[in-house]
Amino acid sequence: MAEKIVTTSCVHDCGGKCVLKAHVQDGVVVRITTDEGEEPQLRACLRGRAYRQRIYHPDRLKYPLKRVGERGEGKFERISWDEALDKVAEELKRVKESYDNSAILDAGGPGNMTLLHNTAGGVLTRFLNLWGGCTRFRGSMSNGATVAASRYTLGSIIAGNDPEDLVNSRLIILWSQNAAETINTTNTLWFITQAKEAGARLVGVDPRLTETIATLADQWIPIYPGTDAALMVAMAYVIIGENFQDKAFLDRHTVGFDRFRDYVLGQKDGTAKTPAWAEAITGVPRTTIVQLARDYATLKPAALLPGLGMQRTAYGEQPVRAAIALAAMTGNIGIPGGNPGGHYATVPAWPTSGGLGRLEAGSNPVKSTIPVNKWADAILRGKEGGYESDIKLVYSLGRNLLNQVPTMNKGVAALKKLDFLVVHEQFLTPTARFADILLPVTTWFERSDICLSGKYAIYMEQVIPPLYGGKADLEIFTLLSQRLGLEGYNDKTEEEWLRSFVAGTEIGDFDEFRRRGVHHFRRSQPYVAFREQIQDGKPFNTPSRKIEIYSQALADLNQPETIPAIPKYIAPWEGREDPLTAKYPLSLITPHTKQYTHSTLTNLPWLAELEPHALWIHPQDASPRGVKNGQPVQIWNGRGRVVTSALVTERIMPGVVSLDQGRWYAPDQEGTDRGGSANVLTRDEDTPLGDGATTHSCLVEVMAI
Ligand SMILES: Nc1nc2c(c(=O)[nH]1)N[C@H]1C(S)=C(S)[C@@H](COP(=O)(O)OP(=O)(O)OC[C@H]3O[C@@H](n4cnc5c(=O)[nH]c(N)nc54)[C@H](O)[C@@H]3O)O[C@H]1N2
Ligand SMILES: Nc1nc2c(c(=O)[nH]1)N[C@H]1C(S)=C(S)[C@@H](COP(=O)(O)OP(=O)(O)OC[C@H]3O[C@@H](n4cnc5c(=O)[nH]c(N)nc54)[C@H](O)[C@@H]3O)O[C@H]1N2
Ligand SMILES: [Mo]
Repeated sequence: MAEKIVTTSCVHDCGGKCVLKAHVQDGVVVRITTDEGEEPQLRACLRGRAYRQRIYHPDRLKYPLKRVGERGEGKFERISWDEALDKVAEELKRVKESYDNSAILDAGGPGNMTLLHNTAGGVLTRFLNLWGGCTRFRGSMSNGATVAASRYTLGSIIAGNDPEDLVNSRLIILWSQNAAETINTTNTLWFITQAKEAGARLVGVDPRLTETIATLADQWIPIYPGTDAALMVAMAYVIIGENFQDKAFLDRHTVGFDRFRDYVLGQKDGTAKTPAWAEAITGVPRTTIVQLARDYATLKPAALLPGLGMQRTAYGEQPVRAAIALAAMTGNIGIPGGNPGGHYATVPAWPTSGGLGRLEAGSNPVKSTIPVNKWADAILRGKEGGYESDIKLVYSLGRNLLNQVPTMNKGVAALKKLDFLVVHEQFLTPTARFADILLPVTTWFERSDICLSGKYAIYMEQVIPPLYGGKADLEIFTLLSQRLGLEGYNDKTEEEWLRSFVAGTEIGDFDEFRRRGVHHFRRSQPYVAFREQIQDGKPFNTPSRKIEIYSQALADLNQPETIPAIPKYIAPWEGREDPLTAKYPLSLITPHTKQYTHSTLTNLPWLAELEPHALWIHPQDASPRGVKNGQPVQIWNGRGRVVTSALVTERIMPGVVSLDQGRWYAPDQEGTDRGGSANVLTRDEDTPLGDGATTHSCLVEVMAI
């Protein structure tokens, strides 16, 4: 039969969503290509292009399973859909009646980020809200600190210019921002490249010489994890000392600069935050600090482009607040080519794309929340331990809860303690191994949907029929709703839903959109965050109506040691100043990688072939430990032990080691993880203000084995 080409997208949570063109022959996907139209293309990377191996992976879950062994042992028995759904319905009823709805935890996650079959705040959340509500997560593993810092300082979390606007920048500081690998809106890298071609200077501040820095930057500034605020504060010292600050901007648009200046100059605490002061903390030479500050103050407009790596640290709000202060001091907010330094969220910046409908979740009658980074501790200690709920039943989908959240050994204990764990999955992930009932779900290739990708909407046509008898999450909840007598969960066919989402939007004709596959929401000019505030005098959405370098609201929290009212450097626990370095002298960071999207895709041989999973370690740290390139190493601290191989490389600074996050936990008899899973080692502490992850404040020791 002739080959048919079907357009879909790639909708795991990598921050971008690109065009996939599936070539189908006799009902089988034989090849995947991508956008080859006008530039900028929504061009899929190697992960989407390798997706065929995921659809037809021999390990795809094929039928509903019931646990027969111990929790986590991975022993299951095949059961029918009816038996599985009856059991889930029965447990939902039992827990609701014996306790209350707050004993149920919504552990939905971002496995599938679309408008209909959305696993984060969509299919499951709608169902549990109808069921009387449940406990939800608060905070974030992604951007908890950034979101809180941006809200308090700028009054908004939509605090980034359109990536397209980067071509207007004369200087781009990639501050813990690795756009070549960690996608944040498809094509950010493309626009950075355009900026470079137009003559912009590029500087990367990162403990690693990332692929972005290696290929594009003029300068790499290695920095110790968790010390970025010190570097920023010292830049402020230079800018003030050389009188580069934009006084008119500060007077008109900010409050509290004088208090920040007093801190920077050491007026009250007696410590001037000089480049020499920061050199000792950050590892960045003072001359480099002076130069960076001068560049940032004089090469206008300049975009300090923050990634999220720097804020997954003990006091992660501080570098974000300090970055905003720097952007304000240099007048780089609200102008083309600048960037506010806060949350680099641009996707909601196109209101019309948000105008599309989606599967509404409804509202949750239960108000209890638990911090996501401490989910295991919350289950283990419950209300007695100061949390808001005693969790008995976890409903997990689109998420690899155990693997992806810090402190795995607590996670294992928490999953063992539950009354009931139900998981919808495509694979037997480390979390799924603990399920009491495990339900096989389809991939997006096996259903239709729509996704938003920055300024684009993509129609995702069903490519192949559902495989192995799997069902979509939406269908599973429809069946459960029937069993539980819940009305109103799903009254439409897939196509009716999708038609209703598009109706009345600028996309216009549904069938035409479906045929074309992609809709571009065109704008006359790229979005510039806070343009109206700066250019037209619209107030900021903060209590003072200005950018709050000093925040009275933060002062009122009365926790100056951890949540100061002005941005400050606070020495992180498990940083270089922590006495624990005597035992665990190396700082571990666990970044995202081009090979995988979190723990999704880590089981694809094509992607694994690209680079062996390895611990990056500098030769100066490797040699005294007898660690040789390519040889196995053990990494450990008080929380756990991981075995992987070593990559001895000068692409990481001395004193810091790096292990890509996402690999599946695979403990041996002794409990040592042979899978290379980062969160065996990380600490389940939150940032003080935003309940953000602190995975990059983590001390370890390494030895050759
Ligand atoms: N390919 C791919 N893309 C993704 C994802 C994925 O899994 N795979 N995940 C998506 C999601 S959900 C998110 S939240 C984002 C995450 O995006 P980010 O958090 O920005 O990505 P990371 O790779 O964790 O961190 C970025 C860089 O920060 C550096 N870094 C770590 N700690 C520090 C520090 O203390 N200071 C400084 N200056 N640098 C530091 C790391 O070396 C890394 O190069 O990525 C999104 N994009
Ligand atoms: N150490 C360390 N840990 C980290 C990070 C870090 O930087 N360092 N980053 C953190 C960040 S930013 C994030 S966002 C999290 C991400 O971590 P998670 O939210 O756990 O995301 P994934 O690991 O991608 O797991 C998604 C799961 O959804 C499944 N799935 C895919 N599609 C569907 C579907 O349609 N239905 C159902 N039911 N399931 C589906 C996939 O098979 C996969 O197992 O990880 C965090 N963990
Ligand atoms: Mo994330």
